[in-house]
Amino acid sequence: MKPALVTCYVDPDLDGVSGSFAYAEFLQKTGKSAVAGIFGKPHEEAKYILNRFDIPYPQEFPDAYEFDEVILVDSSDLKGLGNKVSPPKVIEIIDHRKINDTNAFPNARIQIELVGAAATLVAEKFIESNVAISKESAILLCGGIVSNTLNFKAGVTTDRDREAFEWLNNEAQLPESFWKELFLAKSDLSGDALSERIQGDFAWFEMGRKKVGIAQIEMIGAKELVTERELEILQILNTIKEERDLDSIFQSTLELEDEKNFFVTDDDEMKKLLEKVLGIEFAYNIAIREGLIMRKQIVPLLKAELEV
Ligand SMILES: [Mn+2]
Repeated sequence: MKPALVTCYVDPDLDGVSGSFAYAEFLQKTGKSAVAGIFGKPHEEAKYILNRFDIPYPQEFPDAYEFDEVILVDSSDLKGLGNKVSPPKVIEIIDHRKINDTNAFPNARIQIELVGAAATLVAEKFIESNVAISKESAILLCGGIVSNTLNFKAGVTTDRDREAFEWLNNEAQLPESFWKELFLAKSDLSGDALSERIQGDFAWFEMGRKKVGIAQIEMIGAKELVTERELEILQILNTIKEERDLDSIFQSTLELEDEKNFFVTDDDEMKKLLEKVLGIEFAYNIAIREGLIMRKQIVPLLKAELEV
């Protein structure tokens, strides 16, 4: 029998890569033929952990057309898949996004739970079925959890994420400094790396009658980035806005060490909206918010304002 493809959105982050890799292992160990695969290029963080622990890269596929069955992990949004997967072929979805397109997948068994990481949901499969996990999968899932919960500091973090991490780390045995290494690995945005990062982790959303683009960067050194390269950021954002025919766009930069968000936009309407829903204040094109807030938390707030 042909294996099922376990995958996520194009250019996957660490949560998506780790969840796909480990869930394929779980399926194989419980008697289902499955292979992990990715579309596009994994995020820096995912590359870092694969290289650092000498874990083989999941196979890269141009699309899912050669497969009869597809399983999505950390992914339930049609746009993110970029037409690489035919929705009726999707037989299962494991994700943690409040805003999703699960209605578009008529044949999928759907698990959406609002924990901090899809990696947590995959770890729980092993725990609940008492299936031993490989060290590689344990390391990757730990990375997915640390990354998506911003080392357990993000508001999306739950006890389930902490418990899953603890269970996984028995096998992974990661050093104390792991989170910082992981975050530093994605913090070098010198030169063209900035524009590549913005493009690589960009997402846009329909909100009422508007198309809103949100660039998100998670790093150590956010303050320096937005103050020193504000104009460059605005230029990149406005190019994307034009190319994708968006109504508004902004960037949210998360400072992982000092726990703040820096918002950048030169769109006055967007500034007012963000000031209202986030309780922040722009000084020219930059606003700071204490604590960490992620795009997946901001989107429902904006939607609630724009879809009245
Ligand atoms: Mn995720």
